Amino acid sequence: MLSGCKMALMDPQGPIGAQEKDIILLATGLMLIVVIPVILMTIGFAWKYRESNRKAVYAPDWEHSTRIEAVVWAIPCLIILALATVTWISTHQLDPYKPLTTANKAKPVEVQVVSLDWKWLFIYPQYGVASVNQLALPVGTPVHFDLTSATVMNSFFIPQLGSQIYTMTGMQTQLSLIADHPGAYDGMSANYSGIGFAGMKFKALAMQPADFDAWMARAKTHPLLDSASYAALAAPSEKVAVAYYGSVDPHLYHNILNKCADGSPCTDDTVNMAMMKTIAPDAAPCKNPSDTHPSNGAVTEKVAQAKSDARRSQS
Ligand SMILES: [Cu+2]
Repeated sequence: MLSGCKMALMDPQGPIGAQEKDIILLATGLMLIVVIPVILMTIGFAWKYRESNRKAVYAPDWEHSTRIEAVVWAIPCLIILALATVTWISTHQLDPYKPLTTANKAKPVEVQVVSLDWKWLFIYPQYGVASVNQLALPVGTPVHFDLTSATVMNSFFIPQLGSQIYTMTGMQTQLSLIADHPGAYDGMSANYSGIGFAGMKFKALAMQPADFDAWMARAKTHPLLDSASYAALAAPSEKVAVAYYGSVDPHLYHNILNKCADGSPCTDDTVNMAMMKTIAPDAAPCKNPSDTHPSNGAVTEKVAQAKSDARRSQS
C-alpha cells in the first residue's frame, strides 16, 4: 500500500539531510523504548486481570508501589535527558546559518530566494542570472541561501537535502545545503500560503560542475529581470512554468527585502533616515528617502544631468 510513497526524508542526498535522518531514527527509537512496552503491557495486564482469571491477585485496596513509581518516572526521565542532549548537540551542529565547508574548500554558490504568490524566484548574484521554479546546484559544493518573501510567510524545503526554513516579508533568513549526488529533487513550500500553494513547487537540479556551467550559460541567453518584468512576475499566478532570466538588476533582492521593488521608499533607508533625525535633529532632511538609494533611477538621472551640466560649463 505504501509502495507509491517516496520516503524523501529517509532517502537523503546530502550530508545535512543524512544527519537529520539519523536524528529522526534515533529520536523515534528512543521513544519506542516507552511506547512498545506500554502497548504490550496494556494488552498483557488486560488479559491477566480479566474477570474470568480466578488465579490473578485481586487487590481492590491496592494504591501504591514504590517499585512501579521508580520505573515509570525514571525511564521517561532518562529518555527525555537523552533526547534533550541529542537535540541540544544536533541543533547547534545543524544550525542553518552555519556555513558549510567541504574537503576541497569550495567557495559556496550564493542563491537569493524569494517566495512569491505562488512561485519561487532564485537569483544567482555571482552569475547575474535568475530562475523561476527551478534551482540549479553544483554537486559537492556548498550552497548558501539568503531567503525572503515578497508576500506572506512561506517555508523553503528540499526534503532530500534537509532543513526547511521560513521566508518572511521584510526579513531575511539563511540556509546552507550540499547535494552529494546528481539528481532532480523536489522542492516546495512547507507552509500554507493561499490558493496557489499546491502548485508552488520546484525542482532542485543537482548537477556536475560542467552541467551547472552549461545551465548558467543557457540561462544567460534569456531576457532581463528588471523592475518591470519583476512586477509582472510578482503578480499572483498559479502553477507557473520554469523560466530563466539572463540578467538581473543587482539591487533587486535588496529592494524586495526592503519592500521597495515597486518604487516605494526602502525600509532600510527609511529606518536610517529616522535614526539620523534622532541623532542629528538639525540636519537637512531628504525630500524622498528613496532618492538616496543607489538603485533608484531618479538619482542616477540627476547625477548624469549634473555631470553633463558640468562638462558643458567647462567647454
Ligand atoms: Cu538601501
